[in-house]
Amino acid sequence: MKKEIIKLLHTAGEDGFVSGEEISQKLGVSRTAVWKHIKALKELGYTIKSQPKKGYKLERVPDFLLPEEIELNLDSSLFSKKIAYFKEVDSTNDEAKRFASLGYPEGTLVVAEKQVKGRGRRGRCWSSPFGKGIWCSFVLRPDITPPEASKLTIIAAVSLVTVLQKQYGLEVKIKWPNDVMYNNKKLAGILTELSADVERVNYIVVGTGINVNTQDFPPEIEQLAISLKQITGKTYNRVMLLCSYLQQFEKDYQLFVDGNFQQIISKWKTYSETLGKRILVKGINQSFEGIALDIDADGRLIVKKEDGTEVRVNSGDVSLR
Ligand code: BTX
Repeated sequence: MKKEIIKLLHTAGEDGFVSGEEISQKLGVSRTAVWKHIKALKELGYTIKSQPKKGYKLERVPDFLLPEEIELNLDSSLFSKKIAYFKEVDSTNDEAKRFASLGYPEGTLVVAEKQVKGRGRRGRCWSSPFGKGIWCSFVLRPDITPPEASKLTIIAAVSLVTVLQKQYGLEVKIKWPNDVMYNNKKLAGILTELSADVERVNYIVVGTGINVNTQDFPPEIEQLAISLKQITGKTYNRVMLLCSYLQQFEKDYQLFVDGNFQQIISKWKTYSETLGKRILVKGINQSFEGIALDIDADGRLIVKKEDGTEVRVNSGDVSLR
């Protein structure tokens, strides 16, 4: 109901007012119910002016990733089922995993204003200050084997870079496998986690952290991290960016489900800052240097080592030399 009221307020006439009578008639609820919903919207942070005889006027939408705003701006069948919103959460990936293990469907989305235990890979921390970024995770249930799960990281990175390049005009690049970079600094990261038995994946959670309006990073990462605001000096509408990313992901994910992952790989190659470069690969047990030659059909990085042998890397950290 709140969403419908916001929609009506957004489409108000010239003076911006919609009468309580009109809302109650259009939505088939009492005037008292309308008043209660308006009160609840104000509590969520919407600035709504009430004027006798005129009705209600929406003056300001809060700068929060509210499900009502996401639903209003999102044209998606994948992400239309469940949006869980938190002002503060440990990690959106952990929440999404909880929903997934309770049986929530593919497309279940978790968003938060702040994460207190935001995670990167291998237990590293992901700085996630309140109201400054997009910290989100979604549940997927593709019919794939566990080794294929890393493809979802590649899809998400390609989707995000597509949006940032095409709609936001930013020269961002992908550093294999999960970093979205601008000028050698990390703008966004993707953490894909899965639950599986030996042969099949039960569910996958794709978590994305995007530094949007962050002004200052903690000292330990200020040389490594960057935000959209630091790049252009502008403040961005996080709901709009999130919706664009989710819509692009839905399209790219559909390509994958339809067996066209190769198209994603082709895009990845054009967005890559890794290919052709001398790199250091740090795996869990070993590190080596080499030239990043290509990415194979499964999304593995093909590296030519100093001794001339070629290896295919499934996971690890890559840094440019
Ligand atoms: P990663 O392991 O590749 O990167 C983590 C490293 O990045 C950290 O060790 C630190 O050096 C640096 N770092 C930490 N915070 C930031 C930041 N805000 N911006 C840039 N660099 C940073 C990357 O892992 C994957 C991150 C995924 C984060 C999302 S947020 C929503 C979801 N929930 C969750 O807990 N994680 C994911």
